[in-house]
Amino acid sequence: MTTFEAYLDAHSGTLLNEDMVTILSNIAEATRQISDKLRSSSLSGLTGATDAINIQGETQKPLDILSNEIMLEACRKSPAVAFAVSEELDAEVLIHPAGEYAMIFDPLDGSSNLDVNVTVGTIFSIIEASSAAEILKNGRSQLAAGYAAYGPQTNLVLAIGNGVQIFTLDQHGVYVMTTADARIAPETKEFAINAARRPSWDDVITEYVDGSIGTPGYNMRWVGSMVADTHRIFNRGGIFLYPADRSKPASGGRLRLLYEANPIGFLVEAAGGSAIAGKTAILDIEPTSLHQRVPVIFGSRQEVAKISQAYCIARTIE
Ligand code: P6P
Repeated sequence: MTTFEAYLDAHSGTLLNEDMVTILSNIAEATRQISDKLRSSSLSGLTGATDAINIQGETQKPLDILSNEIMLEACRKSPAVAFAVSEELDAEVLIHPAGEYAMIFDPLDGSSNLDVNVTVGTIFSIIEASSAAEILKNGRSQLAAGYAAYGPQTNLVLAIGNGVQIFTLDQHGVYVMTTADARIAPETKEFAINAARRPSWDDVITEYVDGSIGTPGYNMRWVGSMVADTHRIFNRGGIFLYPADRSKPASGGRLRLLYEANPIGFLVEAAGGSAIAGKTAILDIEPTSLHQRVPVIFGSRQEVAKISQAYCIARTIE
């Protein structure tokens, strides 16, 4: 069985340099620590909420803060990391001034699900950035991206430029490759959307969802944890939709570009799927701010194509 470290070593000197191997190894170790903290959180009092509000306007949970600190420690242990960008922090943090990379992450996505024991995750992206100005670059410039899914199993999903590999944490704390070159099924009849937000959808999304519900065989899943919904799509196909609010299109929606949409979009495209924000591929969006939000639609490419084509037609009609 191939371990995570063996996989990195096998690509050291080709897809990865030594700095990237160090960074990814430290991220893997951070996810092991976060997984460990999650498993015993009810026993160690790491549940509930704090009085703190993050830059997103969300109440921080103890595990949000702890996971963020664990990821920052992974940055500190990686001499090549110049900057850390976190969902939990207002601005980029200078880590090693001589570094050449930025580690961009959502340390604990879906944390509103923690107290009800639903799968949550850590999402990460690595880009070249030796100055703060270089952080705002489009998603196609990512060198690596991935997520850890903390569920019944702990999985680490990684793309470094040659497809997507899925690793599973074993009882000894070793990440073992359990899926090589994961592919997203091109077709699906399973869609994921928060149907309670229907009043905010534009006509394209409304017509797609209403048409799907009316078509035999279609089913809906919505976990409320992006990593959980993403991992299901990697395993059996599907389409995930978090569109913009049509009354506030400039707001971009709920999900953040740099540490949610871009890394997930990088993984999805590497597995043969599609990731769009409407007419535009997510990875082509030029960021304007660290915490910028974008509409997110990704998954089985033939299903995503129905929506991107509908947006093209709709835009033509305007
Ligand atoms: P809603 C979690 O807070 C998150 O950012 C994603 O992980 C998840 O897909 C989405 O928000 C859930 O949003 O509006 O259904 O609560």
